[in-house]
Order: sequence, then structure tokens, then C-alpha cells
Amino acid sequence: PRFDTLITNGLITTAVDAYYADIGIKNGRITALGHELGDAAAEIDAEGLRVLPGGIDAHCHLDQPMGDGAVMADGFYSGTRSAAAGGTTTVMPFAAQKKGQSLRAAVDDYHRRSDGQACVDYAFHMIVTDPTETVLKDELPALIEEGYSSFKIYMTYDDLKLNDREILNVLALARREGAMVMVHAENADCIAYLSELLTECGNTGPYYHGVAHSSIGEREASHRAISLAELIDVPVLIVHVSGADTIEQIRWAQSRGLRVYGETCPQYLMLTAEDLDRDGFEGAKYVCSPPPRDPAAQEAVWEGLESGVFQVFSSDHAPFRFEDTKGKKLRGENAHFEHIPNGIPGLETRLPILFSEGVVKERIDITRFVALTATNPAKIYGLYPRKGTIAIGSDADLTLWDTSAKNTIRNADLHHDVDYTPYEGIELTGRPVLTLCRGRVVSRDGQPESDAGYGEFLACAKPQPARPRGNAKGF
Ligand code: DUC
Ligand code: ZN
Ligand code: ZN
Ligand code: ZN
Repeated sequence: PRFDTLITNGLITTAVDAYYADIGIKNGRITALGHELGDAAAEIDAEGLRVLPGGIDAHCHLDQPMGDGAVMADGFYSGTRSAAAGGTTTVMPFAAQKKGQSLRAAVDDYHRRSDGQACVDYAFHMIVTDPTETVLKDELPALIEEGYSSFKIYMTYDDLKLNDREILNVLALARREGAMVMVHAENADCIAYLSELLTECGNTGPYYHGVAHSSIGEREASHRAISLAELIDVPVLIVHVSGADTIEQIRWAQSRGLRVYGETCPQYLMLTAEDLDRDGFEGAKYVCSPPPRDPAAQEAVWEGLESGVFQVFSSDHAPFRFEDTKGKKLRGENAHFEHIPNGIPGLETRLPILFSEGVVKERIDITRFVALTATNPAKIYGLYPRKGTIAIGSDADLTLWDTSAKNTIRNADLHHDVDYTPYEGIELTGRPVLTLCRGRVVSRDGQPESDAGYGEFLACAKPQPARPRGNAKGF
């Protein structure tokens, strides 16, 4: 037969278009789009369904060694199974350098953790915590060339943060080598100062995590990151933006023609500081950084998604179990908020939440949904056009959506190894009913069908959006 698989009668929807056509798949790639394409070994009838590019979750944490010894609940197997069940076909977690460690060693170690484990495709970002001369001169240029073309830097956390001079050094490196820099923008001293003050006052419950991680500190750090990037003349992407203060900074930068990109996540649409204040120690389930804020912040984030301030919508899946790792059993219900690992799960719920709350409720257009969850991340991180769109020559990464199916989020139905979801009981409309990665079904009706090791490692090209504007600066 001409095709391995033919998907017929679906409404193909990309970041720019929607049209009815059949999709011919051969050897994992899309080889034809049209009608009466020919015979196929297998046929999938997508009548009444939307056919979208498979989701790309460009910010998640799997099996990442933590400085404080906390252990992540998900590795590459459970994490990517969960991703597949939620309509995601590519994940991008982080190979994190420890201070004193070579970056190459961190990347090699992360390959050992992922080899043979993944159920969908994956690429790595790096986390640069120790930009020594060797890292800047030798390791980073070589790694960027080899397909690790993006890295994250932190402005807070003692074991991760860079000072402004170090940030300038890595931004200059990124400019020279064509890498995309992601920034965790929070002011470390503001957090430390507020934490100390709160501790003195005896305010140490989960709610005060949100007070310590103020939106002012997030805004200041975002502005500083943008300014440092402007000084070097290099693009930068501010990750996990929580609300209006930081959005204002990004919009300001964009309106001045700077290549500043923004990412946000489901928690900033669905949760607020009140969740951190839930009875007992329940609030610990919602501790993430930056923290969820208030309904006005949620509105601002929706507006930013709609108006184009944000290019990327990721889960920031950071899987810690409530009973042990988040501290309930381990440290008791009186654990200081500083000792609760920062992060919440969300790989499997990311797409259904944005689809239901955004597309079905008509806050964002479906083409914007595709751009935010697949096409833009593919472009920004150097995977386009292999990933992120439906086109001849692209990988057959496809998610078939029933746009009217109802579903209630239950942790019991999810496939991660976290013992809770922050979205328990939320009712959604619209559901991924079939997901294909390189032409193979990886999930059906919310159940994973792929095996460990099916997922391939993806080398990322130097992204076009990481290019400097090319202003002659004389250095
Ligand atoms: N930053 C992340 O990107 N994820 C989890 C926690 C954090 O601080
Ligand atoms: Zn972060
Ligand atoms: Zn993260
Ligand atoms: Zn904190």
C-alpha cells in the first residue's frame, strides 16, 4: 500500500489554518495531504474530530536531581506515558548542571536517566548553574552545536542562581552561539528577606510561600533579565509568568521591538493564593514558583494568551508526592514553606485544560491554541518543521480531539506517579481521543498505549527566534 496509515475526514487544524483533508502517513512521516490519496495498511476515520499537531510540552521536569535531595515522582517512563495520555507527543525536560559539575557530565547523566524510557519523543534543555570559563568557552558551544540549543538560567535558589555578571556572560555566549535562553525571573534577595520576616512572625505555613515569592520580586527580576538581554542584544524567554506585573514588563519590551518571549502555565489560569491557604497542610499541594496569585492575575494571563504576549504554554510539570516528598509525612504538617519542594504536576492535564477553558469557552481561538501548545515551542526551540505542525514531510505527530466530550479530572485516572492533581474535580469539555507519535498510536481515550523506549531523542537546531536583531554595537 501507498501508506502505512491514512487518517480520513478530520478537520485538520494548524496554527494558521483549518481545512478538511485526509492525511497519508508513511514511515512515521506525513507524506500526503488531500483527498482520494490511495490505499493504506490501516485507516482511521476522524469524521467529526479535530486533527491537531501533537502537543509539545516545552517545560517539564522529569527525574531531575534536586539540590535538597527531594526526589521527583516521575521519570521518563511515567512522565511521557502521562504526557501521551494527555495528547502530548514531545516533551522537553531539563538536564541540570550542579555547581562544580561539568555541563557535559550533566547532559550525559540525563541521557542515562532517559535512555530506553520514553513513550513519546523528547529533547533536552540544559540548566546552567556554573558558567565557568570551560563551560562558556568549550562545553556550551559544543553542546549547542550537538542539539542542545536552549538552556535555562535561574535568578533565585542558592544552588542554582546566577548573579548579573554571570547572566551577562551566558547571554553573550547565547548570542554568539545562537542558543535560546530561558529565565526563571524572581529576585532572590526579596524572597530571602520576606521569608526571614515571615519566619520571625511565625508565619511559616504554605500560604506564606506565596507571600515570600511576591509579584514585585518577579517583576523586578523580569525587568532586569530583559535589560541585561537588551544590553547584549540577544533574545530571551521569561518562563512561568504568573500575572500582570511581569506581563507588563514583557509587553513593554515587545512594544520596543525587543525579542522577548513569554511562557505561562495552567496553574496561573486555574489556581490562586487561596489554594495555598487550604485547610491543614493541603496548601502544600499548590506550592510552586512563582506561586499562583489572584483572579485579576488569572484574567491578565488570559489576556496575554489572547493578545500574543505569550508564545508558549507549558505545564512546568514538577512532580513531588504530597505524602512524602512535599513534606506531609517527612516533615510533618508544620513543615516550613521553605522546605516544601516547589512544583506541581500537569503533563497530562495541560492540553485538556487550555482546550476547555480557552478554546471551548472562547477565550482563545483554536489556531492560537495550536500555536501556544505546539507550533511556537517547536520554532522557539529548534524543532520546526519536523515537529509542531501538520505538513508534508513533518513527523506524523497528531492528536485527534472530540471537541464536545465531557470529562472530570480525577487523579485516579491520570498516569503520572504523583499522588494528587491540583485540578481534582474540575469538569472539562473537549478531549484528546487518539494520539499518534511518528505515525504510531501512543494513547487512546485517555489510556497510554506506547512502550518505554518508543520515544526518540531529538537534537534541536539553533532556533531562528534566538537570533539577535543584528544591531551593530561595536563589540
Ligand atoms: N521553577 C521551575 O521551573 N519549575 C519548578 C520550580 C521552579 O522554581
Ligand atoms: Zn523556574
Ligand atoms: Zn520548571
Ligand atoms: Zn520558596
